[in-house]
Amino acid sequence: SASCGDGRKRRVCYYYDPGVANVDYGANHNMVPRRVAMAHALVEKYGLLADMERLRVRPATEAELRAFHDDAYVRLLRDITPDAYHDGDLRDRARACGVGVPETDETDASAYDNPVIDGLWDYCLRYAGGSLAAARALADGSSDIAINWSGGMHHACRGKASGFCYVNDIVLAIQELLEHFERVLYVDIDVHHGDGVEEHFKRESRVMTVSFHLYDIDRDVKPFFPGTGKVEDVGEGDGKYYTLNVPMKAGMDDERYQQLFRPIMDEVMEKFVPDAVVLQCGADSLYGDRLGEFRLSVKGHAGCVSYLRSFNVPLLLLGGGGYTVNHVASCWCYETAVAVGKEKEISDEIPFHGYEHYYRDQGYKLHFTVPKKNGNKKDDLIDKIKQDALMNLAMLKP
Ligand code: ZL4
Ligand code: CA
Ligand code: ZN
Repeated sequence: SASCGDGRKRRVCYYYDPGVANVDYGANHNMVPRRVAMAHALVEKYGLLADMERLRVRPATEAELRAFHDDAYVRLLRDITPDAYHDGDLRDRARACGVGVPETDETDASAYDNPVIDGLWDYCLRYAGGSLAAARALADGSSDIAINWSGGMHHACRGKASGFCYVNDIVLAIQELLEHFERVLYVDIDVHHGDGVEEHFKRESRVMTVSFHLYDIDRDVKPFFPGTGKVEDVGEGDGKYYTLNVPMKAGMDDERYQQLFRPIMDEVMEKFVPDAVVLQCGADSLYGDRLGEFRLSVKGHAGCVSYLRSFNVPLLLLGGGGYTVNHVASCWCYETAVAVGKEKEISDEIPFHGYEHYYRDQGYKLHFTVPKKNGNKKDDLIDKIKQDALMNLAMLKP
């Protein structure tokens, strides 16, 4: 059933808005929106644009954001600027919504994660607009796969920014898909738990959320962000067992990741039978990420994309985390190639595209190498996580 590369062509559409890529989270902040421009430059140079329809750039509207976010938060995002923050009464409102200015709020941790940045409102409207446009291209049947690498901001809450995420474009896109499809599956391979999406749909049986993430509650000082996503969290009420969490230890490599991903996704697809799939492709699960602690190669990460693609269900591909920018750009370019079925045809030599100097340390190759780690091949923990997850899935009505 679900073997890779069936040779069948897919109609793919792609969203890219340079207006998103120019946003600056501030000096030393890990989130660098330019990574999306780097991925796009590669996609273009590899000739992949010819195989996709390019979605028109149309920022979301305020009304569209209100389909998920509450009134006070939407107004705050609209009104806040670095200047307004210093002068007016906006400061208290901003802090209540999890955003701040680091220089002013030295003690407020969320000011570092979710800074008041220049062009914040425009940025939110643009990346959310991309995910909505992509969702509509699937809903109207004009595309089989839709891509927005600037989306995937899975931590944003109804009334609060969290974890570098201001607007939750994923919730908005899923809500759009629910207007046209009976059941929507959300899969999250970012190294962080997809808490904002899970929280919103945890009582909903038409949406199943599945997150694979680093979860280490008993680490030295504080748990890995956001600290949620244990396997016991399975949803509530009508949505019970329509939430699945796959917590993993640091150091996950391609082989062990796929040992979990494939059997678990087989079971999810068979039990839930989604009409559309949303895949958050956070690239901080790659080896060498500045925040993540997994060891996936680009091909290992993209294996999740090709696996889900092989089920021939409308597929929405979104970005997310990813903090070693050359790795991120390699990954999302390669996954774009997977979407159009050309991954075997793109050269490992990084073409001249304006960002080639970022690839010096990896010998100007698209694929960086993951050093082998010698250790115990047989891993009981993997079996335990797999069993726990499959046990939750066994509770789902077929
Ligand atoms: C930084 O160096 O764990 C932000 C954030 C800014 C610049 C200079 C300020 C120095 C690491 C992170 C102080 C930074 C203190 N600068 C940040 C509990 C925390 C409170 C804030 O991939 N401090 C919070 C969020 C996570 C926390 C991860 C993942 C998003 C996604 C989807 C979001 N927050 C501890 C950290 C730095 C910074 C250095 C940082 N923040 C690392 N991890 C976090 O899932 C897009
Ligand atoms: Ca995840
Ligand atoms: Zn992440």
